[in-house]
Amino acid sequence: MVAIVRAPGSNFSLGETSGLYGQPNYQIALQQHERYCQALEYCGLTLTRLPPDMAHPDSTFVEDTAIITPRCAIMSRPGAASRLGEIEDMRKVLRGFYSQLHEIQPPGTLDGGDICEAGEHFFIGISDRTNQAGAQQLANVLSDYGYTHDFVDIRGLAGLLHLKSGIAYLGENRLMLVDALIDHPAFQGYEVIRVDPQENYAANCVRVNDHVLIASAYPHLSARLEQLGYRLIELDMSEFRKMDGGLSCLSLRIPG
Ligand code: CIR
Repeated sequence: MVAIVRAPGSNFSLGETSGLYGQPNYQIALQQHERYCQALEYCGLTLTRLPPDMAHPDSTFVEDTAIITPRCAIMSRPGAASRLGEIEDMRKVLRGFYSQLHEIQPPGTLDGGDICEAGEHFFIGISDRTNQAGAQQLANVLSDYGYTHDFVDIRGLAGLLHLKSGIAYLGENRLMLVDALIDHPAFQGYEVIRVDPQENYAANCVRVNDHVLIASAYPHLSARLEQLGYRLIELDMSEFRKMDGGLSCLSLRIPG
């Protein structure tokens, strides 16, 4: 398995942000990013490391630029105007991995952070970044490749920039969910791990082979996952959180 990552540029703090958690420190962000990369390598992934892209301060959040599946990839079309240009460079990179590379077209917008893969099924968030046209285009492509989907409208749900701000699929029919999503019909039939509201940020974790990468300093959730038998790697995400970024969005993970 390969993961594509991009180190933050020194103008990282100029990206989109709610500003709720203060100004990020670039040097600390670089260190946190490096530890994240090392964790992926420790889990057995081979990294494609892209250089900082100073034209796009949010471009370290590579997950938003594409939807990766074992059968195809789809270039997203970010909902924030400042991020639209991130696609161009990532398209070139993904052409090296995929002959089947699709594109979300205007008027569709879609951020990869709104898409949660659960095996052969995809949850497609509709948010302030991903509109219905973008969501429907993605659903059509996924259907062509034999995948199923549900739409999950998160507009108006406080604290969720993207669907994946509040959900993670851990494999084996198990979902991690924040309270705002827990009653949604799309998630019935899954075994659900409920996230304590004060630990919502940690819901955005990533299962990588035998490990789960999770934000550090969320002790209830970590303890619960350990009880369930997961091997955790805890990562300090403080500077990325200040830019409203979750743990998953720092990499695009390509199966194979
Ligand atoms: C943005 O607002 O677009 C970035 N500052 C953060 C994006 C984080 N992406 C993600 O959680 N999938």
